[in-house]
Amino acid sequence: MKTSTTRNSLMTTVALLGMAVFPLSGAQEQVKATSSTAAANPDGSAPTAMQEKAMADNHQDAEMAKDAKEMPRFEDAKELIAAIQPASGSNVKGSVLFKKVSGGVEITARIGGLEPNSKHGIHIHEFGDITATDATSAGGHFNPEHHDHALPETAERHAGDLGNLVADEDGNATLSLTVENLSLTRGDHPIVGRAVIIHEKVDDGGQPTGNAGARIGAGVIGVSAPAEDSDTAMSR
Ligand SMILES: [Cu+2]
Repeated sequence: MKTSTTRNSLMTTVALLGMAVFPLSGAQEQVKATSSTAAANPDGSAPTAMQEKAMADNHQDAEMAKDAKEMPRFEDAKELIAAIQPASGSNVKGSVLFKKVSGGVEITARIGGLEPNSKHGIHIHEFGDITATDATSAGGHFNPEHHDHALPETAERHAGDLGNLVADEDGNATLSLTVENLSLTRGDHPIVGRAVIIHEKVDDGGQPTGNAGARIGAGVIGVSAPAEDSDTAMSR
């Protein structure tokens, strides 16, 4: 079987090159045999379950691409999300949602893998580059207004100053706040494409960046599916 397959492809190649050293009818037969098996596998076997799934997935991708044409432009996104991944060897994971509301942005962070009963600074940093294992590649605090660092109680602060996460006894933390000094994708202080950073220690509001220590979680802020019409959003 193997030998004949090799010979078939060799003959097909020769036929395609136009070198009619084999009888023409033979070459045509070989080409026909090759094309009739192209839909399955080179050895003529039927597609495996995995291959059929891949075909179905491709089909689904094509359908989704069709739908994408009707999706709003990314500048019109009403919700952004940062999926938080561990940094500096931590186990920190979670998500931070940013929702456009009248007069500002509503932020909801749900983070796990923190030290029990601990407090952690959380900021938006300038760059959406979290390639460094310690997340230093995300740069400094997002501070478009060039204010001093502060906690959210102070109106004049870095736009990226979101205060602290407070972890419970299981190391989980939820933070909800609405801020007026950020925008999603338009306006003066858009955050799309920047990064959320979770710090090792509490942000004490001190200069220049709150003494919050190493970066233990990081995520890039990207476009989220709107909650009302997304299965993924509903499962959050
Ligand atoms: Cu920070």
